[in-house]
Amino acid sequence: MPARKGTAARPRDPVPGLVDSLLKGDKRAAGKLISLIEDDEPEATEAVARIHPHTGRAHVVGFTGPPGVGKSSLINRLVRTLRGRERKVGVVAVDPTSPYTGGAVLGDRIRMADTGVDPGVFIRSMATRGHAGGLALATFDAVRVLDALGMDLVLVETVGAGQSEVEIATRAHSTVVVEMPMTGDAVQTMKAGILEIGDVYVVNKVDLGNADVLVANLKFQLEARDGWTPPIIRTAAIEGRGIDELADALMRHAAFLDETGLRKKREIARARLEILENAQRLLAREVEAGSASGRDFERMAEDVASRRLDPNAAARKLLPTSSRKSS
Ligand SMILES: Nc1nc2c(ncn2[C@@H]2O[C@H](COP(=O)(O)OP(=O)(O)OP(=O)(O)O)[C@@H](O)[C@H]2O)c(=O)[nH]1
Ligand SMILES: [Mg+2]
Repeated sequence: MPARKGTAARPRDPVPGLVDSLLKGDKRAAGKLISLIEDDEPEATEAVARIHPHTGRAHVVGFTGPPGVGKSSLINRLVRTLRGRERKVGVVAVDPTSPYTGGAVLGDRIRMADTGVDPGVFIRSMATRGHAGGLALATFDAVRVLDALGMDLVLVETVGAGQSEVEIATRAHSTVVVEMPMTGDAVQTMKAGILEIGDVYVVNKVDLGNADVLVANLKFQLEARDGWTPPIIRTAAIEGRGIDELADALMRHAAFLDETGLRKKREIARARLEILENAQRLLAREVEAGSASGRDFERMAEDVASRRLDPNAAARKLLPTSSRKSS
């Protein structure tokens, strides 16, 4: 019997079919798979499991820096430059949910939208509010989708606040730290940890002047790590200045990671983090679902709260027998 349109709810695309289409380069399938991940749907686990073996080709670049520094503007320009070099580029932008950057989010969508018609570009904003696995896990599962889609580079824009800023460095192959010169005579201070995480530093908005002090300051403070001295690139994203140099620096860093074997080391560090996060998520789900181990967990929480058990002993009870002995 021929299928009739519109008479019944259309069944969802089963995951294996979506993944097959993804691997053939179907952007529509990529979008659907990212939606499953974003909404934390049960199918997302199967999807990621099927996608994972087909990843590892894309070079993942994280962008971090304070709100309004020009991350989205830089990424937008960089996408065009990389396309000019015949590279396929994916972008995952994490929506900041804080109200004072609300205007910029809308701006992101508009500015990023004008690269949307190019088949070698895939841009996606993630709204991951309340995602059980945390923002980073969902973001990097989306990166996996774009890797499997065949993108040569995947650029990730993070929210320039809190933990995600430093976390990005453990997940991306290359981390770009974006700063901008201060106006006036205030002394510019950088957030703690920021000097340790960047592989490439960008001083954006050089069109506004005052860049020399910041560049000199960075040059003075930055040290070589593992044989790589982070370059400092001056850009004016608004005019497209310095973007070629930024693309060159990223290509040099990618080559450096390959030559030194550091790529593999970084991937193992990321895997470690992801395994731990998945374990946490599984536990959170058990608790939420009120399963047997979820109820054990609740009972332990009560025992710890009423001083019948200490938290470390409780944690050990959750682990397989073999690891319970050590603390
Ligand atoms: N003068 C000047 N303005 C710039 C430059 N780059 C970006 N801007 C402006 O700075 C503002 C913020 O730029 P975005 O690219 O949205 O910055 P962002 O870091 O992505 O901001 P959030 O995502 O909100 O953290 C926008 O009004 C841009 O037009 C630049 O090189 N020079
Ligand atoms: Mg932005």
